[in-house]
Amino acid sequence: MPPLSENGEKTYSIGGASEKSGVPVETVRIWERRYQVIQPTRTPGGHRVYSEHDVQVLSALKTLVDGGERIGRLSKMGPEAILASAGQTPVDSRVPEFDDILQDLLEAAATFDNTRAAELLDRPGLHRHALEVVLGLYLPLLVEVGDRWHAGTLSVASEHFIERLVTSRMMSILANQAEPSGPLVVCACTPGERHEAGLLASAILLQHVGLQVLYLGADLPADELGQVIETRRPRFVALAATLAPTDATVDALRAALSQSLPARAHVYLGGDAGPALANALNLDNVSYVDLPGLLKTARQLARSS
Ligand code: B12
Repeated sequence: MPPLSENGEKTYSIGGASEKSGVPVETVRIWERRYQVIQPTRTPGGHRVYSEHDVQVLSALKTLVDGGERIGRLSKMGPEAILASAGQTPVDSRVPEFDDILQDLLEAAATFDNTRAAELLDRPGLHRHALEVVLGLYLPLLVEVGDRWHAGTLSVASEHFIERLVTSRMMSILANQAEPSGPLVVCACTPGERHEAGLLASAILLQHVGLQVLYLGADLPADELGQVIETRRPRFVALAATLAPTDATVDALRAALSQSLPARAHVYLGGDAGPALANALNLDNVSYVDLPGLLKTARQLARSS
């Protein structure tokens, strides 16, 4: 049984961490020394002590390296982004060290303090891996703001204020991330759909794993989606659907997607209304996916091409 740390959490020796994560002891040492991917604490006698979180990061790294990723590239991501990339954590899990920033941002939103909010969002300490900021701060912040607005504890104006600051930064990450040359994927919202945050995060993830993203944003008419699939022949399409689908949306999408079927593009529907819409469309090439599922599919595609 592993020893416990002062706060009662399980801890591991290097041998224990190696055994639990499947990473050989020597590799653990190299990853630590050369790449600083984890930083175990030390006992007074100088022995390394690994937390449960360290062990999770090690096994996530093993999954990714076994799948063809380079440790040098992974070492530039933060631990939460590593866990998310390996599909070992909900991709929108909060990063504890962002908690204070998140609380301060909620205060800035309540008083519409533009300068303060921008200062918090652009703080140099936040310039960790962009993916970690998106997954660990932006998405949890938007979800929190949305929930508070729904509960009546945050005004519509405050919600719009934060939503605009965050989505504009996600747009800029998407525009400034190195453009990969991998297979093409199309990202868009279903007809009538203006909830775009989940789609933006998806597009950043897809680009991050090496896929070329054609980002078409909110409210894309179904026939135009069909035309894009036929002309650009993407390997798959990621569509966002939050609002419950109307019959007209279902009919228009079914017509467009059935016509573009010969292009063999699979359509992944994400968002709260994704399962209902996939069900209503009932097409072979359409299925629901969540963010971790999309990331997994994208990784497989990027690796196999
Ligand atoms: C911000 C917001 C808006 C903004 C959107 C701006 C933008 N650029 O995105 C604006 C002001 C435009 C808006 C408008 C409306 N909204 Co609104 N909005 C919200 C709010 C407050 C937050 C949504 C959000 O961004 N959440 C943060 C993101 C990160 O979370 P998420 O959307 O849940 O996404 C997660 C997953 O679903 C998934 N995901 C999402 N999309 C995708 C896509 C892919 C490909 C994948 C893989 C995954 C994925 O990933 C995310 C992380 O896990 C929610 C309330 C809430 N609590 O959610 C209401 C909400 C979504 N809105 C709602 C409504 C009703 C409307 C309006 C009809 C209001 C009105 N009367 O005008 C309009 C409709 C506009 C339209 N035609 O789409 C309802 C929807 C109810 C329903 N299911 O039918 C909600 C739930 C509020 C409520 N409880 O009533 N809204």
